[in-house]
Amino acid sequence: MKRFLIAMACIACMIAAKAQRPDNTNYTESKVLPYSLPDVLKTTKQTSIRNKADWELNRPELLRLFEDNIYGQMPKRFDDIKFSLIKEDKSAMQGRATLKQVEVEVFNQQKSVKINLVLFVPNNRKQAVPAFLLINNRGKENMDPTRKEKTGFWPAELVIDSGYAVAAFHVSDAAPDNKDTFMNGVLRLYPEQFEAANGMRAIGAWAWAASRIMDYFETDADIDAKRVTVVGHSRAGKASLWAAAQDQRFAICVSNCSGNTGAALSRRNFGESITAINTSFPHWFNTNYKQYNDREQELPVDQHMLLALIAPRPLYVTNASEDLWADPTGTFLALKHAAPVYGLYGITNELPAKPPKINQPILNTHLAYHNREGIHDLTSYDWQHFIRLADLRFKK
Ligand code: GTR
Repeated sequence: MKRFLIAMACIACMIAAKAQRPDNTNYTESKVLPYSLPDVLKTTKQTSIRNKADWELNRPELLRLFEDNIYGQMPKRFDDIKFSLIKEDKSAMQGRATLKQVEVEVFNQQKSVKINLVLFVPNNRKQAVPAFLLINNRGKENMDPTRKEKTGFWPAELVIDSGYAVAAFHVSDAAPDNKDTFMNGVLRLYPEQFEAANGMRAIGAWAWAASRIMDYFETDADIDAKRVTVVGHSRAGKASLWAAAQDQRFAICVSNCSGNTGAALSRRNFGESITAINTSFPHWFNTNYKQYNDREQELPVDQHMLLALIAPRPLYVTNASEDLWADPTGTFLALKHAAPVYGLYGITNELPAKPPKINQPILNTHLAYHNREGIHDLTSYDWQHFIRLADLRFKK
């Protein structure tokens, strides 16, 4: 019965997602009109960025452009934070892992919000282990602490058996994914954000919550908080990018099928558009962003600059071949256009001129990419490659 209800809910979601797609969506490469991107090596005052020092000096200004025009402010201050171990099971996964369910409660302005973390740590560890943190935007069955339900969306056993801790929290704890109720979470701590045209909205709240989990990791002796990979799929892939851009404690960022206002270039106008996303999901981005409906060219930034804000840390963006709505080619191009900033750190660009073939991951680089065969989803194929990238970057 439960499976039936989940399947019905998925079908309803798919119908809803389809219904939001306008008829004039472009899915044809030859119909992409010429566009010019803001130069990633120019400051916000349009002077040249010649080296790492120039980039780092301008970096807060660039972050501010993303805050003001797209994702909203990221409040850093709060009154208090409390971590409570709600449940621990040292013999989870047939003895291979320890389960910790941790409640992260953050207090501000006489209000509090609780983010529930599900965390498994491998038992055959000799020291603190690196971790993967999923920002879960799908059903909670994907992060089942009992492991009765297992899905490719969060294949916890695979990650544990590869020697990593694996964690997840659900976006609804931070901001319900609904235009009428998204403020019933983190926004309660920051009511002034709700009023501001450049204030935090749902995607900002999800990224903020990922940082609070990082605050927890820094206190857990089993976790190597300097080697945490933040992972997000689709709308949560937009949030994983924003989290890593904002919070440089994340060592690696993975963004899967994140598409428009994620890892894909907005100015290509291929697949989902800013108008479409702002219309279907008005609660994801700030009020100012609505000014750019049908006016991508006027944005002071494009998404390659968000990817560049993650430099010099490894970044893995991935797509699915049938998911043209998320523009796989535009995602690959955004990564390429972010590469000059990695170059300032001496990291050479290993990306080919054209997107690689389907199922041919590019992993031996800080700017990793793959386009998996199949539909819009996060699968164990994807995770196997995230693990390979972490193995390579952390030299495990
Ligand atoms: C779609 C939306 C995309 C993407 C996706 C998802 O309907 O248009 O931007 O975020 O949902 O999160 O699965």
